[in-house]
Amino acid sequence: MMDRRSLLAALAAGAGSRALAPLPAAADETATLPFGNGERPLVAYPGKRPLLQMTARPPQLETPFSVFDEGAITPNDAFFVRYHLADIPTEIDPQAFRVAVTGHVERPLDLSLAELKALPGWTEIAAVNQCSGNSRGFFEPRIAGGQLANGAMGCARWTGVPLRSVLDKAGVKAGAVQVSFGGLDGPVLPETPDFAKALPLDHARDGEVMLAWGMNGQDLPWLNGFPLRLVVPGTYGTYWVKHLNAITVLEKPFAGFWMTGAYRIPDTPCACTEPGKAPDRTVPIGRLNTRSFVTNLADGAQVKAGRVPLRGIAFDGGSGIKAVEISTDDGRTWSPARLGQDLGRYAFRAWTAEADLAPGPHVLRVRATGNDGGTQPMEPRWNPAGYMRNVVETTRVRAA
Ligand SMILES: Nc1nc2c(c(=O)[nH]1)N[C@H]1C(S)=C(S)[C@@H](COP(=O)(O)O)O[C@H]1N2
Ligand SMILES: [Mo]
Repeated sequence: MMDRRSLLAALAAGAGSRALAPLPAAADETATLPFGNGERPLVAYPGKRPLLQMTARPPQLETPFSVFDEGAITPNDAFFVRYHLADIPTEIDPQAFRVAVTGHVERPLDLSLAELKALPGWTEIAAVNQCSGNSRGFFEPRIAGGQLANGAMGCARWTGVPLRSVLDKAGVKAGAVQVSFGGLDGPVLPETPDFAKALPLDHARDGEVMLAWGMNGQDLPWLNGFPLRLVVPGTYGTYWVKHLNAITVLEKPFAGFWMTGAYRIPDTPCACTEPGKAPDRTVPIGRLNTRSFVTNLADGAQVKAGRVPLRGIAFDGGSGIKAVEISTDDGRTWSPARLGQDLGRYAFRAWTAEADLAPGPHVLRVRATGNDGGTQPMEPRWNPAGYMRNVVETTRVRAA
């Protein structure tokens, strides 16, 4: 349990191990997100700058949106934090840490970080980690669950070894169908299902799914999964299991709650239902859909009339961004933005544009299109869990 006393004990344990000091500085500021009950304390956890605190136990922190204007790589100290279960690790000895590879394999493994880092084929991928429920707070009708604005996403350079190398070392036996993943955190009550996720074997072996220890050239921040996490480029964050210590090769599809009871979307082409309606059938959530944002102007901003510079980011589930367009006339006409540096098809793609704004109120819209043709709808698509929001974003400004 993450109460104050055990945290202090964990800190005191010190020597040889790394203890988390998740006792945040008291919040001396609050911010208000633009929906009902949107007031959030800004809290600085160790290794993090002040972030929007959605819950304290476990820590769930949202990135203030202005951070995304700092560049296409989200700094480690500003990266959002999501946990499901309150019993998060408060002490980890990186020397003693092991990740076990078991199940339907020839040679079960118990790998130290040093052994993992000694494996051939280190890779680095810039990829977006976005929570399925990012932007949930904007849905109408309102949806139960974490009331997030747009800050439960981030893009980092992840360093590690392909999961495939580790699976090959263990020798996957014929008949395996899935691989499941568990981390060091756990429930406080035994009846709460432990957080674990699974991927189809082919996906797990695609060479891109990664066991990552590095984030933007540093060790993973504690709250982002120190010392090891799964990185599944192009998929929602739910699969990116943190504090990863258990990899199990399965002969049968994984039946754990976090696959069969949560993180499921309507099995329809739009992954949506009529507002308020439950879907007939569901499937596990998968790839990120296409999104884009203006980052240099907040909704409601005042700007100088004339040629107004616009800046932002776009991303999709891995086809890569082909185009970003801007509309100042409610979507009747669109003009192309310039794409910035390409950090890879899973990364945020920076873009820039200008809009000619006469004095008065204006509504700016931004829309991205992926290389696979995926784009964004003008009206939000609703689903009962509030996942996968990707409506064309609207920024209202007043030019003077
Ligand atoms: N061990 C563990 N890993 C986890 C989770 C969790 O609750 N426990 N939450 C997942 C979810 S839903 C998301 S969105 C991402 C968030 O990653 P971050 O906290 O590094 O931003 O972690 C994923 N990995
Ligand atoms: Mo998530």
